[in-house]
Amino acid sequence: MSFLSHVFRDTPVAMQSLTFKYGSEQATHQDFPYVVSGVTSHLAASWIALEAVHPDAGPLGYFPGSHTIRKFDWEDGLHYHPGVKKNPDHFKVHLEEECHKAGLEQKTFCAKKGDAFIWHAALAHSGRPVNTPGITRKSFVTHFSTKQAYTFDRRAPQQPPVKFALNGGLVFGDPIAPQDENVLTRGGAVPSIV
Ligand SMILES: O=C(O)CCC(=O)C(=O)O
Repeated sequence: MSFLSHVFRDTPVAMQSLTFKYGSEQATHQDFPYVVSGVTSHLAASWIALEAVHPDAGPLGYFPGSHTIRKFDWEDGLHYHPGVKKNPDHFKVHLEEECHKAGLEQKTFCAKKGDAFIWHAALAHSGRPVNTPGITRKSFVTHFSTKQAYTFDRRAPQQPPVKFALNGGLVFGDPIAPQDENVLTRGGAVPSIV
């Protein structure tokens, strides 16, 4: 959170998280067309290895320097939404071709348990092929934006969010199922409501 506060020069806001048990084999992409914040560049992700990643378990792939390549035009701007003419396959081809032209080579992150990788939203990355079916690759990903850029929960953009201060950042309460147990206050943790 400290690193992201310095990079963004603003309070980070955790937008969403994903837990992976197996390699995702996701095609090469950048995050900003899919995880949309109010300021396109105010987006970063942390990827944390929950176990050592075997090279055959579909490690994370990434292209260092790919934040500088020509941006993809979905024929409707920078962001993906249902109805755009192009699809994620076109996006992947664009990214890999532009990286190739720029001489950027794909690297593979075979993390040790507990290693964390923080990427900016314009870093092209993917889930590499799983060569050993059934092998686990447990990891935890969080996408962060900022207080300035992410003011409403994307799941309920009309409704002012309930904000919790946690570890120097902000997390919004669940606007979809407020009757469910609040994971932010479970186990006696009492983050302050902002
Ligand atoms: O962990 C992976 O395989 C890919 C994760 C990813 O691309 C993402 O969360 O944006």
